[in-house]
Amino acid sequence: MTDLITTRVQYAVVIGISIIMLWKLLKKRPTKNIPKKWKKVGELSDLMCFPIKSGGVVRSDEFDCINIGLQKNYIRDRTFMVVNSSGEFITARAHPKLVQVAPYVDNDYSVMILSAPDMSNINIDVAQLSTLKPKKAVVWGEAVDAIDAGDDAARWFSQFILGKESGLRLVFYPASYPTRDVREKNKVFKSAVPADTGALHDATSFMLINESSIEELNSRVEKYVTPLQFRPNFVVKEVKPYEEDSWKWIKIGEEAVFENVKPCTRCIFTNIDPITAERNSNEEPLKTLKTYRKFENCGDSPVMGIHLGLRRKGVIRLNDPIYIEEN
Ligand SMILES: *[C@@H]1O[C@H](CO)[C@@H](O)[C@H](O)[C@H]1NC(C)=O
Ligand SMILES: CC(=O)N[C@H]1CO[C@H](CO)[C@@H](O)[C@@H]1O
Repeated sequence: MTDLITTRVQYAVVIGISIIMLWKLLKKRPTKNIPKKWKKVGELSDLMCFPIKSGGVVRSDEFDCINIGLQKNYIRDRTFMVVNSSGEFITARAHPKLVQVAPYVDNDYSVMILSAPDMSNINIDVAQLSTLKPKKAVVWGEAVDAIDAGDDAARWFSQFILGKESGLRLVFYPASYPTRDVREKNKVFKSAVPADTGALHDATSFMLINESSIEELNSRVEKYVTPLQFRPNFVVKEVKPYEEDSWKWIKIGEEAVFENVKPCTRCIFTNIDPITAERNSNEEPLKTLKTYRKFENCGDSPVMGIHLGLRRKGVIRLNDPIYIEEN
């Protein structure tokens, strides 16, 4: 009799656990209904990829959109980062000079050539790096697989950022799928799922900004700011200021479809000039943004732009039409 009860309890436990696991699995999969009807709202006016987290931009007329972000052969958005001797990433928030590390790419997008003020160029062979065995590094408190880019790159970054022979290393995220969980503070946004966390990105693998929102901001601040200062992947034009806040579904070109996952919150990084690496002495434009762009669930951080999750892969090109769902 007791044996029978024990067996029944065991069954119940096994079924219970299975249901919970299935539910968690379903919750992780961003299987949403992609809209069928679209209306054109603007055009893609700039396409930016930042291979090194906090580093400079690589522009191209065409990129693939894959789960971890923009890709062109071996060059992918936010797949490199600079870590300190504890293996934790450093950003331009604490080390503004990082924005001056300018990446150039060779013709077949497999080698990255880095330049920086008063430094000689260094080549990073990304294709070759991809074949090495990864170790671990830490981004926003979470461990990720990372391949060390070697002693020469380590010396180069230590020299440029710290003025020392050592202390920093360059690491590379080798996987073509996201491995991190949604950051605790972003879990209030229902559409944010682990599949959207990207490579080494802060929140999600894609970020979009509207030129006219920046124009509108520029009418309020003294020193002119450009979209580059907000480090988006997509810049759209012909859209009314801040209209993007209310978009739910976005299609770029005829294939790639994205869902608006959360507003993009802004920090002191925004105050760093992308050319000179200087911090704005008046704490602008963050100070101005805080006066009129604070959103629910975003705490004290003002919003500029939207974070996207990829819902259908595709190639996108400069000047592609931007569509939103037609209701
Ligand atoms: C590395 O960076 C982390 C995060 O900023 C910091 O807590 C840690 O002390 C740093 N380690 C070293 C050795 O500088
Ligand atoms: C900078 C820029 O092109 N802004 C445009 C964004 O969209 C608005 C509304 O369509 C246009 O008036 C702006 O010219």
